[in-house]
Amino acid sequence: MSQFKFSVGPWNVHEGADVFGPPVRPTIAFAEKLAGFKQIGFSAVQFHDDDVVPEIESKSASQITATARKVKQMLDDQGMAAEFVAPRLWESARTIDGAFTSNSQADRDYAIERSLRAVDICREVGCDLLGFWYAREGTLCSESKDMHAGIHRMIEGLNRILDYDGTIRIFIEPKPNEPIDRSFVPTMGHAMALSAETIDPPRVGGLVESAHAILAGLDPANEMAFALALGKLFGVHFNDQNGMRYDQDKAFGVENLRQAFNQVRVLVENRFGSKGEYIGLDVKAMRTQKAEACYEHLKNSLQMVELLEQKVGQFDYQLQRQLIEARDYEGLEMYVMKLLLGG
Ligand code: XUL
Ligand code: MN
Repeated sequence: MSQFKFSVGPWNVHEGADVFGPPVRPTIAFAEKLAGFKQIGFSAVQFHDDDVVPEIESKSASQITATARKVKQMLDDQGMAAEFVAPRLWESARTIDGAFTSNSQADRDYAIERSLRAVDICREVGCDLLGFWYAREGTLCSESKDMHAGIHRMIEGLNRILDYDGTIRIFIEPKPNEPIDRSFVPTMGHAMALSAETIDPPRVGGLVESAHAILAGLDPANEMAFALALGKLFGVHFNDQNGMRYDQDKAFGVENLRQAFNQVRVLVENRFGSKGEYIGLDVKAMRTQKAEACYEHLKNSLQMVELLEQKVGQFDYQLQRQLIEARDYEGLEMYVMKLLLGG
């Protein structure tokens, strides 16, 4: 049994299309996914705004809240909660050049409006957490945007939301690249700096996705520990990544076992979850996976967390202290290797 609660997004069970090929598995309706998630052991769902309200761009504010209310009923019927809502600010024709940092004033206004509607959706589905993955807030052409102005526009966007709802909390999920080549918010340090500049810093935190940290050349456990030290780790996206490639969203721990162990360790040691936080997954099934086995990557990721929690439970903190005292870090490293290998 895990000490954590887990969440998952509906996009984590998907048709297997990639940039080079079409879908390979049939679409599964949200209601069916919800039942599947519950059965596997998840207690909350992560949402994009249009996961809750399909075709959101053509709906009025009242149509949006009415649709969201129906999804809340579906969650209640399954005994599931909503963890967060993230406005999908990267697919609209009005966010081609970014959202808050777009060079178009009309598009920047759209980004704010759409974010405020996502806050309305949070209220309807019963969560107080809004998520920003700043997908297109960066450049494909270095000289195309004024980063100085862009950063101020991003802070202004956060302030508009904080001002609109006095209870909403916001997380920033940093990612260094993809779909843009230079992100304005590539790491947790950048996210924390933005938070500090807002009108209500305690309400703006971060979410670390393991794969995004690896893409930035950083250790995900350290990115998590950094936000934890500032009291601002609002969420995590556990997954894995084979080096500096495209964002792979592999099952947790399958590529970088020691880093995965350390992610679980820092969460356990710092009592992550004690304020209601979830361990979220952001994992994709491999394209080769058959339709009937398209939830296995979720089950495997949960199992990896539980197995690593057991390893953390076995971690000999007294030995760690002794080895640190003796400055025998080779010894400490080998101890961790043996612990993970069961030796
Ligand atoms: C993109 C990513 C997103 C966010 C939610 O790389 O991780 O799925 O987690 O918008
Ligand atoms: Mn993610």
